[in-house]
Amino acid sequence: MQRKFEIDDGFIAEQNRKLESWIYEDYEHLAKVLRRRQIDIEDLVTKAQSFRVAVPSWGLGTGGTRFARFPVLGEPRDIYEKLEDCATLLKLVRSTPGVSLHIPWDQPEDVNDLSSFARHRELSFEAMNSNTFQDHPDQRLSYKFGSLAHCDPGVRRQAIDHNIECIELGKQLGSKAHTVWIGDGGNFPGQQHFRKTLENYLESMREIYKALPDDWRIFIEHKFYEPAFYSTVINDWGTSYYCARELGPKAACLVDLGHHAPNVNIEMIVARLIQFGKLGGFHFNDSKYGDDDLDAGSIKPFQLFLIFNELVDAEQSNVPGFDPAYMLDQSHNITDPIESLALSAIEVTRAYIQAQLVDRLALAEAQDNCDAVLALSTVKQAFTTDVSSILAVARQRSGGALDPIATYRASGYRRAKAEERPTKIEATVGIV
Ligand code: RM4
Ligand code: MN
Ligand code: MN
Repeated sequence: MQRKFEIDDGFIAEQNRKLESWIYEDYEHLAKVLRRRQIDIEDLVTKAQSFRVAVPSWGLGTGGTRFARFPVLGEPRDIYEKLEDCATLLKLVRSTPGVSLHIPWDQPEDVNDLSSFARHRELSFEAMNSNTFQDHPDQRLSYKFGSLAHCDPGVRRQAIDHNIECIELGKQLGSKAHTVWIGDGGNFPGQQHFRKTLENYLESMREIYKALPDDWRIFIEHKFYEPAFYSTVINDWGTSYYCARELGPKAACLVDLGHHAPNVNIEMIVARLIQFGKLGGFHFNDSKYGDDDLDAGSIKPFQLFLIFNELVDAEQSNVPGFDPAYMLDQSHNITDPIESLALSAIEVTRAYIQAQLVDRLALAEAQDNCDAVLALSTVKQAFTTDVSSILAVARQRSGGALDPIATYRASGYRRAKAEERPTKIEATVGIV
């Protein structure tokens, strides 16, 4: 077999040496600044080193809009090549060993072979994802008018069986969670009976829940519009929370940052779900208008920070059962997917570390004194602290790159993949 191009550890170390001196200058200075605030910078490096965010297998390919798709050269053509790219990303940033598979897009022919391929690259499998929002070859019934909530029990059964198959596959791959996002909904007023469709959904989910192993969780992902433009069945966190409660303790809500109406206070939804014991996890990304699937932290970094402010607050106050699964869910339409995922992984870690800087005693005191200005300044002080050198040092200590994008570009990885993976140029649209 032809030897595939990889970025080797020696190359990363060599690139790091070029940057080391100024990064450590920044680091020393930040250490002093934080010492004044009684914060030990080394603790933060350790925290950054242990932070994990999973990668969506579908995020390694080029995305597209309903108008066009412009594939990047050397784009992965199957799940093995996607995992190769995940391994490259992991080498650079070190925080992304988990991969979330989408079935049937990633359906392996040989499960054991895929498992060992992943293991050899230090990768593991996070939440499984089912796909009942499009029709697949050889599928008997169509999902054109819905899946788990469809009015036809035959279609519901087919969608249930697909979800159960995803769980069965996940069991063999060592996954511990299953995420369900459905495209069910209506394009026109009157098209669907709101209560009946939700009842159908719940009935279907109860069947899937029964197939869930005891040490697994099932995540319900809501979305207020798209592909249905008038109504969706699992439209918001309230409906998601209701369903998670109805199903039982293994069910929880998944918050995709692009799935809310504009201006919704997502950090508050996060706090509510934490309080109600139903925060299952996240799909991090960013958006300006809708489900834009842009890189995490690219449009509203303050919002990302405020979400982590809630998460770190819950972590520090040991909220029982608090254990959200962190994943990215993005569509890279005009960028190199590996670069976008690297940036997002860094930005999510940045928000996590910045949230550690919030002086929680001062914040609680300001809140108790109804001092809005002091409360805001307290969170802003954390948000405006540049923690880049902490993130860089954490990556380097874990064997990753001080500057992942520059190192990636200098390695020539994409050029090498373009040669190894000739793509057929086809006029395709859509997310994958
Ligand atoms: C959806 C949703 C799901 C993802 C698909 C590809 O909008 O975010 O999580 O599986 O896109
Ligand atoms: Mn999502
Ligand atoms: Mn989405």
